[in-house]
Amino acid sequence: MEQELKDLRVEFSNALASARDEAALEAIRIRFLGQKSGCLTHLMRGLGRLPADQRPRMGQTVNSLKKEMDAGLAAALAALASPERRGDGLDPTLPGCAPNLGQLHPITLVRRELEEIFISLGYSIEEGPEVETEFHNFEALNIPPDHPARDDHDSFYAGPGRVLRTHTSPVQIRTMQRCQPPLKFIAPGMVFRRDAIDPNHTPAFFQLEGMAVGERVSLADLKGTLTVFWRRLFGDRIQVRFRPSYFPFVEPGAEVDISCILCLGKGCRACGGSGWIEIMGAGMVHPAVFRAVGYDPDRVSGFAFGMGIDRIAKLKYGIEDLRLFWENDLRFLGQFRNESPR
Ligand code: 2NM
Repeated sequence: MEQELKDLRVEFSNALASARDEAALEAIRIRFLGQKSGCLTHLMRGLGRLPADQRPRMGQTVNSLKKEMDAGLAAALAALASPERRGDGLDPTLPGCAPNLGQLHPITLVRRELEEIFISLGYSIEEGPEVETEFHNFEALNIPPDHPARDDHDSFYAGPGRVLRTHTSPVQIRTMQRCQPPLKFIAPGMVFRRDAIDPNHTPAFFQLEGMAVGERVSLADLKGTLTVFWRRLFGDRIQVRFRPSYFPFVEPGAEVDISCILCLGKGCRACGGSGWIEIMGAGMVHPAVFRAVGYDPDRVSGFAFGMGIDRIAKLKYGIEDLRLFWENDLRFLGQFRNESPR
């Protein structure tokens, strides 16, 4: 009988564990504790046939199992009726979970910041195709046919006479072809060069170029504009200097440096100890470029400039490796200021 009680206990707890509703619980109650044919009821009736010396102990065991079963059934019934189980325990006053809205890519954040500064200076924003003609990407920019930049080691060709733009300057060409001076605009966008991938080079990257064209636009205008631009971006303590340099599409041409944003010119690791950071190119638009778009270089002049958005983002956020911008690791992307409303 002792063994029977043990088996019954295990059977009961298995049955209880698999019961999903009140009807199943009631079936279990009848099966084990029913007045007519409950297994335990049956055992209780059999107590009388036991030898007198075993009766009290077995009686106690059976009674405690009955109590255990009653309690188990009651608890299971209560659990079925609990608010969580019914699904109406929602508390509408609890704060919700904020959905993850995502955030803008660091390059987008920087691009918008640069755009805002130029917009505040009266520049418009122009765009153009990423697949360009050799004319717009090279020829009109005074880049001769034998120039190394035209080599298919350096540029991605996309069919006869077609190339993935290697800079956004073709947007300047298209805009000048479409509009008459005075003109003042920037051309931000993705550009492509066949560089080996390393911490400082990816085959696709972002540029922001711009130009101003009109009567008597001068080198002084260029220097003033870019000095204001860099001080708006990095603060009024920033120094800007211009070194003579060569680009086929400008004359004179200049390499533009800013004083190191980390050490303010004292010399540190970020600026290689020099106190200066090479940050962009610029110059006065070459007469050949004006002629290519039908402008008369004797009547108009202009300045133009170009900078790498990725490089500025790298500087601003202290990022060591450009490739991080392309890996789309959410742990990386989640670290930058989010301008979308929460
Ligand atoms: C640079 C540096 C210097 C530039 C020139 C022109 C155009 F179309 F007017 F000729 N667009 N961009 C330019 C000049 C770009 O980037 C480093």
